[in-house]
Amino acid sequence: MELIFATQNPNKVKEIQNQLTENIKVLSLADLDYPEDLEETQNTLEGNAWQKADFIYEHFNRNCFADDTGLEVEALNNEPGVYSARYAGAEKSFEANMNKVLDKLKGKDNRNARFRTVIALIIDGEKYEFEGICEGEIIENKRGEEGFGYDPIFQPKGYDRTFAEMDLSEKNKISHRGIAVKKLIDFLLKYES
Ligand code: ITT
Repeated sequence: MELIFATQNPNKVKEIQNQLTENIKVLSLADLDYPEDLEETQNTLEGNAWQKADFIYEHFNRNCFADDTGLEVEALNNEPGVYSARYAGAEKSFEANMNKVLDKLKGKDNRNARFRTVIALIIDGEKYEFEGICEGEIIENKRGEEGFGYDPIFQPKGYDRTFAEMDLSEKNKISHRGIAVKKLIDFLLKYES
Protein backbone atom coordinates (compact mmCIF):
# COMPACT_ATOMS: atom_id res chain seq x y z
CA MET A 1 0.00 0.00 0.00
CA GLU A 2 1.19 3.52 -0.76
CA LEU A 3 0.08 6.54 1.22
CA ILE A 4 0.81 10.17 0.59
CA PHE A 5 1.67 12.22 3.67
CA ALA A 6 0.37 15.74 2.97
CA THR A 7 3.31 17.64 4.43
CA GLN A 8 6.39 19.42 3.15
CA ASN A 9 8.29 18.38 6.29
CA PRO A 10 10.65 15.46 5.41
CA ASN A 11 11.35 14.70 9.10
CA LYS A 12 7.73 13.84 9.72
CA VAL A 13 7.70 11.45 6.75
CA LYS A 14 10.86 9.70 7.94
CA GLU A 15 9.52 9.40 11.48
CA ILE A 16 6.44 7.52 10.29
CA GLN A 17 8.13 5.37 7.65
CA ASN A 18 10.55 4.13 10.33
CA GLN A 19 7.70 2.62 12.30
CA LEU A 20 5.94 0.90 9.38
CA THR A 21 6.59 -2.40 7.64
CA GLU A 22 7.86 -2.51 4.05
CA ASN A 23 4.30 -3.22 2.86
CA ILE A 24 3.21 0.31 3.62
CA LYS A 25 5.14 3.02 1.83
CA VAL A 26 4.74 6.65 2.80
CA LEU A 27 5.36 9.18 0.04
CA SER A 28 5.97 12.86 0.66
CA LEU A 29 4.79 15.70 -1.53
CA ALA A 30 8.43 16.06 -2.61
CA ASP A 31 8.32 12.45 -3.93
CA LEU A 32 5.42 13.57 -6.13
CA ASP A 33 7.23 16.73 -7.26
CA TYR A 34 4.55 18.85 -5.63
CA PRO A 35 6.41 21.92 -4.35
CA GLU A 36 3.61 24.10 -2.95
CA ASP A 37 2.83 24.60 0.72
CA LEU A 38 -0.64 23.31 1.47
CA GLU A 39 -3.30 25.76 2.61
CA GLU A 40 -4.21 25.69 6.30
CA THR A 41 -6.89 28.34 6.62
CA GLN A 42 -9.38 26.68 8.98
CA ASN A 43 -9.84 27.70 12.61
CA THR A 44 -9.49 24.25 14.17
CA LEU A 45 -6.76 21.60 14.08
CA GLU A 46 -9.33 19.15 12.69
CA GLY A 47 -10.32 21.62 9.97
CA ASN A 48 -6.73 22.10 8.85
CA ALA A 49 -5.88 18.40 8.86
CA TRP A 50 -8.93 17.65 6.71
CA GLN A 51 -8.29 20.64 4.45
CA LYS A 52 -4.85 19.23 3.60
CA ALA A 53 -5.95 15.59 3.27
CA ASP A 54 -9.02 16.48 1.18
CA PHE A 55 -6.93 18.67 -1.12
CA ILE A 56 -4.39 15.94 -1.79
CA TYR A 57 -7.09 13.31 -2.28
CA GLU A 58 -8.87 15.50 -4.82
CA HIS A 59 -5.62 16.48 -6.55
CA PHE A 60 -3.99 13.04 -6.83
CA ASN A 61 -6.90 10.66 -6.13
CA ARG A 62 -4.58 8.59 -3.90
CA ASN A 63 -4.75 7.32 -0.32
CA CYS A 64 -3.35 10.02 1.93
CA PHE A 65 -3.20 11.58 5.37
CA ALA A 66 -2.37 14.94 6.94
CA ASP A 67 -1.75 16.24 10.45
CA ASP A 68 -2.00 19.42 12.45
CA THR A 69 -0.74 20.19 15.96
CA GLY A 70 -1.31 22.97 18.45
CA LEU A 71 -0.40 23.97 22.00
CA GLU A 72 -3.52 24.64 24.07
CA VAL A 73 -3.01 26.70 27.24
CA GLU A 74 -5.94 26.50 29.63
CA ALA A 75 -5.65 30.00 31.15
CA LEU A 76 -5.43 31.50 27.64
CA ASN A 77 -8.70 29.99 26.39
CA ASN A 78 -6.72 27.25 24.66
CA GLU A 79 -4.53 29.69 22.72
CA PRO A 80 -2.32 29.51 20.69
CA GLY A 81 -4.05 26.33 19.44
CA VAL A 82 -4.44 26.29 15.70
CA TYR A 83 -2.32 29.49 15.52
CA SER A 84 0.70 27.90 17.26
CA ALA A 85 3.13 28.27 14.35
CA ARG A 86 2.56 32.02 13.90
CA TYR A 87 1.34 33.09 17.35
CA ALA A 88 3.75 36.05 17.55
CA GLY A 89 3.71 36.88 13.82
CA ALA A 90 4.15 35.62 10.30
CA GLU A 91 7.90 35.03 10.68
CA LYS A 92 7.07 31.90 12.74
CA SER A 93 9.77 32.54 15.38
CA PHE A 94 9.91 29.84 18.07
CA GLU A 95 11.52 32.31 20.50
CA ALA A 96 8.95 35.05 19.95
CA ASN A 97 6.10 32.53 20.21
CA MET A 98 7.38 31.18 23.53
CA ASN A 99 7.96 34.70 24.90
CA LYS A 100 4.40 35.63 24.02
CA VAL A 101 3.00 32.65 25.95
CA LEU A 102 5.27 33.39 28.94
CA ASP A 103 4.25 37.08 28.95
CA LYS A 104 0.55 36.27 28.81
CA LEU A 105 0.88 33.80 31.69
CA LYS A 106 2.76 36.24 33.97
CA GLY A 107 1.06 36.31 37.38
CA LYS A 108 -1.33 33.46 36.53
CA ASP A 109 -1.43 30.40 38.80
CA ASN A 110 -3.02 28.06 36.29
CA ARG A 111 -0.23 26.96 33.96
CA ASN A 112 -1.94 23.81 32.63
CA ALA A 113 -1.41 23.16 28.95
CA ARG A 114 -1.56 20.36 26.46
CA PHE A 115 -0.30 19.59 23.00
CA ARG A 116 -2.87 18.12 20.67
CA THR A 117 -2.30 16.44 17.29
CA VAL A 118 -5.02 15.52 14.83
CA ILE A 119 -4.40 13.17 11.91
CA ALA A 120 -6.89 12.94 9.03
CA LEU A 121 -6.68 9.78 6.88
CA ILE A 122 -8.43 9.04 3.60
CA ILE A 123 -8.13 5.44 2.50
CA ASP A 124 -10.12 3.81 -0.31
CA GLY A 125 -12.43 6.81 -0.17
CA GLU A 126 -13.23 6.36 3.56
CA LYS A 127 -12.28 8.95 6.20
CA TYR A 128 -10.73 8.25 9.61
CA GLU A 129 -9.48 10.63 12.30
CA PHE A 130 -6.89 10.05 15.05
CA GLU A 131 -6.02 12.28 18.01
CA GLY A 132 -3.05 12.39 20.36
CA ILE A 133 -2.92 14.51 23.52
CA CYS A 134 -0.05 15.20 25.90
CA GLU A 135 -0.98 17.02 29.14
CA GLY A 136 1.52 19.16 30.99
CA GLU A 137 2.33 22.67 32.17
CA ILE A 138 4.10 25.79 31.00
CA ILE A 139 7.15 26.44 33.18
CA GLU A 140 8.34 29.99 34.00
CA ASN A 141 11.74 29.94 32.28
CA LYS A 142 12.86 28.07 29.16
CA ARG A 143 14.95 24.95 29.74
CA GLY A 144 16.66 22.57 27.27
CA GLU A 145 18.04 22.61 23.75
CA GLU A 146 16.38 19.61 22.07
CA GLY A 147 13.25 19.55 19.93
CA PHE A 148 11.60 22.61 18.44
CA GLY A 149 8.67 25.00 18.82
CA TYR A 150 7.41 25.32 22.38
CA ASP A 151 9.46 22.38 23.74
CA PRO A 152 11.66 24.48 26.12
CA ILE A 153 8.62 25.78 28.04
CA PHE A 154 6.49 22.61 28.08
CA GLN A 155 6.89 20.05 30.86
CA PRO A 156 4.77 16.93 30.42
CA LYS A 157 2.76 15.73 33.42
CA GLY A 158 4.72 13.43 35.75
CA TYR A 159 8.12 14.68 34.54
CA ASP A 160 10.51 17.25 35.95
CA ARG A 161 12.10 17.91 32.56
CA THR A 162 10.77 19.80 29.58
CA PHE A 163 10.38 18.22 26.12
CA ALA A 164 13.53 20.17 25.18
CA GLU A 165 15.43 18.24 27.85
CA MET A 166 14.49 14.85 26.34
CA ASP A 167 15.91 13.12 23.32
CA LEU A 168 13.57 12.44 20.42
CA SER A 169 12.92 8.79 21.23
CA GLU A 170 11.91 9.61 24.81
CA LYS A 171 9.69 12.48 23.65
CA ASN A 172 8.05 10.34 20.94
CA LYS A 173 6.93 7.75 23.49
CA ILE A 174 4.74 10.25 25.35
CA SER A 175 4.16 13.07 22.91
CA HIS A 176 0.90 14.14 21.27
CA ARG A 177 2.29 13.35 17.79
CA GLY A 178 3.80 10.06 18.99
CA ILE A 179 0.40 8.97 20.36
CA ALA A 180 -1.55 10.04 17.26
CA VAL A 181 0.99 8.41 14.93
CA LYS A 182 0.84 5.18 16.93
CA LYS A 183 -2.95 5.12 16.53
CA LEU A 184 -2.55 5.68 12.78
CA ILE A 185 0.08 2.95 12.46
CA ASP A 186 -1.92 0.42 14.51
CA PHE A 187 -4.87 1.13 12.24
CA LEU A 188 -2.81 0.76 9.04
CA LEU A 189 -1.18 -2.48 10.15
CA LYS A 190 -4.60 -3.97 10.91
CA TYR A 191 -6.04 -2.59 7.66
CA GLU A 192 -3.24 -4.23 5.69
CA SER A 193 -3.69 -7.69 7.23
P1 ITT B 1 3.92 21.42 8.53
O1 ITT B 1 4.97 21.86 7.59
O2 ITT B 1 3.69 19.94 8.46
O3 ITT B 1 2.62 22.18 8.42
P2 ITT B 1 4.35 22.90 11.00
O4 ITT B 1 5.67 23.50 11.32
O5 ITT B 1 3.20 23.78 10.67
O6 ITT B 1 4.55 21.69 9.98
P3 ITT B 1 2.66 21.60 12.99
O7 ITT B 1 1.46 21.96 12.21
O8 ITT B 1 2.87 20.18 13.34
O9 ITT B 1 4.03 22.07 12.31
O10 ITT B 1 2.69 22.43 14.33
C1 ITT B 1 2.36 23.81 14.39
C2 ITT B 1 3.24 24.51 15.41
O11 ITT B 1 3.00 23.95 16.72
C3 ITT B 1 4.73 24.36 15.17
O12 ITT B 1 5.21 25.36 14.31
C4 ITT B 1 5.29 24.50 16.57
O13 ITT B 1 5.40 25.85 16.93
C5 ITT B 1 4.21 23.86 17.44
N1 ITT B 1 4.50 22.45 17.69
C6 ITT B 1 4.00 21.38 17.02
N2 ITT B 1 4.49 20.23 17.51
C7 ITT B 1 5.33 20.57 18.52
C8 ITT B 1 6.14 19.84 19.40
O14 ITT B 1 6.22 18.51 19.37
N3 ITT B 1 6.86 20.52 20.30
C9 ITT B 1 6.81 21.86 20.36
N4 ITT B 1 6.09 22.62 19.55
C10 ITT B 1 5.34 21.99 18.64
